[in-house]
Parts: sequence; structure tokens; C-alpha cells
Amino acid sequence: MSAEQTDLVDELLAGKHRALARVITKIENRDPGYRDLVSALHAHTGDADVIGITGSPGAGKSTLVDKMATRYREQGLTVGVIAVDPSSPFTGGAVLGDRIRMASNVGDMEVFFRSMSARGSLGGLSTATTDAVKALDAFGKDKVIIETVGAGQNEIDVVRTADTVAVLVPPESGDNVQMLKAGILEIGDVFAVNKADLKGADRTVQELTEMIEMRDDYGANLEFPGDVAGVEEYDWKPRVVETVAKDGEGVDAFLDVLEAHRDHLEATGMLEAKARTRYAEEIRTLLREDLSDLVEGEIEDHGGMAELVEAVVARETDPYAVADDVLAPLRECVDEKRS
Ligand SMILES: Nc1nc2c(ncn2[C@@H]2O[C@H](COP(=O)(O)OP(=O)(O)OP(=O)(O)O)[C@@H](O)[C@H]2O)c(=O)[nH]1
Ligand SMILES: [Mg+2]
Repeated sequence: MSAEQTDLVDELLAGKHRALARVITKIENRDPGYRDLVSALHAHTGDADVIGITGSPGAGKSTLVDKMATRYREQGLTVGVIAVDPSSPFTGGAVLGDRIRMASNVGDMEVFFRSMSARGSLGGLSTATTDAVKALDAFGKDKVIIETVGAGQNEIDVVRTADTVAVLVPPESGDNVQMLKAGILEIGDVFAVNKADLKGADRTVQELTEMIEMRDDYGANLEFPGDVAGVEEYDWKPRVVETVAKDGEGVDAFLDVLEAHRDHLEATGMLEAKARTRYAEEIRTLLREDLSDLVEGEIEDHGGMAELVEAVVARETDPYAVADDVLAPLRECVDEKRS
């Protein structure tokens, strides 16, 4: 690691918000050397409580996150917020930034706010989010909140970085069934029927409760690498609460439920199990990305994709033979190392 990078890490660990912001920018841009930074931070992580907030556009996520941050600050806790916009092609998260943006906490440096957007990074957003969470965790933020619009697989991947996931559902949104399809219902530990001041909240609470009752496979889709004591006792049943984020109503009860989930994760060893699962996924993702880069390099060395395709079109070769050819040098290296 360069001296500059070492300084940056030291400053971040010493609590300098400017260094934190710079590290996250490097992570987001995948600046050369960002990997060394994240590697250096890893040893300092593991203490933050990571909460994911998702839900349909305009559900009130930012408004709720703002109220949450205020409450946490009142409790003397430090907060980091990452607003992730998976669909936005714009840089710097300007789109999110122009909406409700931590209105009451602007200027309070103990609430660090940052938005991140897809920027055309292929599948890299959840990696970037995971890394940004690490930076906030290493910095010493007690609570790290990830806000993301719930729509597709990308968002689900993003929110899985969190230990506890809350899904916001506005009353009578007609979204419920759609969410089921998108798999969001499966990842919610807590459901907040926000905008409970609007009509139809009771019915939405009831619908959600019924949907939860129909499920009995909480956490079943999690794979556990290694045995963690007590995990079989994890039997959290998702809870449904009502909130009026814009007035702060129900926010305390909502935070209590988040805390209850956290306690249950800890007591059952599920917190550890989830972390293990995430690390396994992280390692696999990095390996896939690195391998893919190697392969792209090999494609170039073989004349580039266009040329390879022409040869296939002309029936000089076929896709299987091309794949074998392109991989041959990599295979040889591996065989040499092994023997
Ligand atoms: N009536 C009512 N309006 C609310 C409530 N909470 C938030 N809003 C309003 O809903 C609108 C959207 O709120 P946001 O907090 O920006 O929603 P969001 O989910 O972050 O939106 P995106 O980030 O764009 O997906 C704003 O006009 C809020 O003032 C609530 O409890 N009741
Ligand atoms: Mg928002």
C-alpha cells in the first residue's frame, strides 16, 4: 500500500469524516488501489449494526431514515447512511440527493450521509455497498443504514448486506403481491406500514400479517458455511408495525422491533451465521469478477471478440473451440502451478 493510502486509512480510523468520504468515493469509482484500502479496513470492522431499509419508490424511506438517525443521535449513537439508487445512471446520487435528504440532520457530522448509484457498474453495486458499509463500520459508526428502492434482484442483493431488513409498505399500495414476486417479502425482518395516517393502513397491516403467517421458512434460503451454535433456534417471525414517518409517529416502536430482531440474531448465533454466509458470497463474487477480467484480457489477446465471432460465422471454428482456445493459457498456468 502506498504512503498516501496508509495515511488515508489512518485518518479514517482516527475519525476524520473527510477521509471517510474520500475512501467511499474511491470505493464507488473503483479507483486503482481501492481494494488495498478495503483490505486494510477489514480488521477494524464487525461492530456496526447494519440496517437495510427498502420499499417502493416514495414509500417514505428517506423520511423514516432521517427520523431514525435523529433518535439514534439522541441516544448518543453515531450513524452512517448510504442511499443506494440501483437504477440511476447519474453520478454522485444527485437524483436521490434532491429528494428528502436527511432534512433534520444536515450539518450534523455524526450522521454521515452518502448516496451511491449504479453508474453502469455491472453487478458491482452490491460489492460497492458492502465495501462502503465496511468503511463506515471501521470508522466506528454504531448504526449503518442502507436505503434502497425495492424492485429487483440488484436491490435485494444490496439490502442483504444488512443484518436486519425493514420493508416499508404504504397503505393500499397494491404493491404487496408484486413484492412477493420480487422476493422482497422473503427478506423482510420487519414491515413498516408507513403513511399510516392515510386510509387503508389497517387493511395493509392485516394483509401483510396474513402473508407472513403463510410462510414458515424464515431464513430457510440461507446457507450456513460451518456450524454456528444455536442457529437452529432462530425462529424470528417478521413483525408488522405502523409508522407515520413524516411526524415521527411509531418510530420508537419501529426501532424497538429492529432492536428485538438484532437481539434475536445475537442470541441464536444467526448474526455470526449471516456474516459467514456474506463473506462466502463476497469471496465468490470477487473471484468471479477477477476471473472475468482475466478472461476479457485473454479475449483481447486472441484478437478480440469481433474477430472471434467472425471466425465462428465463417464456420472456421465454433464457440466451444473458441472458449477452449481462450482459456488454454489460463489452464496451462493453473496446471503448471498444481504440478
Ligand atoms: N402522509 C404521509 N406522507 C409521508 C409520510 N412519510 C413520508 N411521506 C411523504 O412521502 C413522500 C416521499 O417520501 P420519501 O421519504 O422521499 O420517500 P422515499 O421512499 O425515500 O422515496 P424514494 O427514495 O424516491 O424511493 C414525501 O413527500 C414525504 O413527505 C407519512 O408517514 N405520511
Ligand atoms: Mg429516498
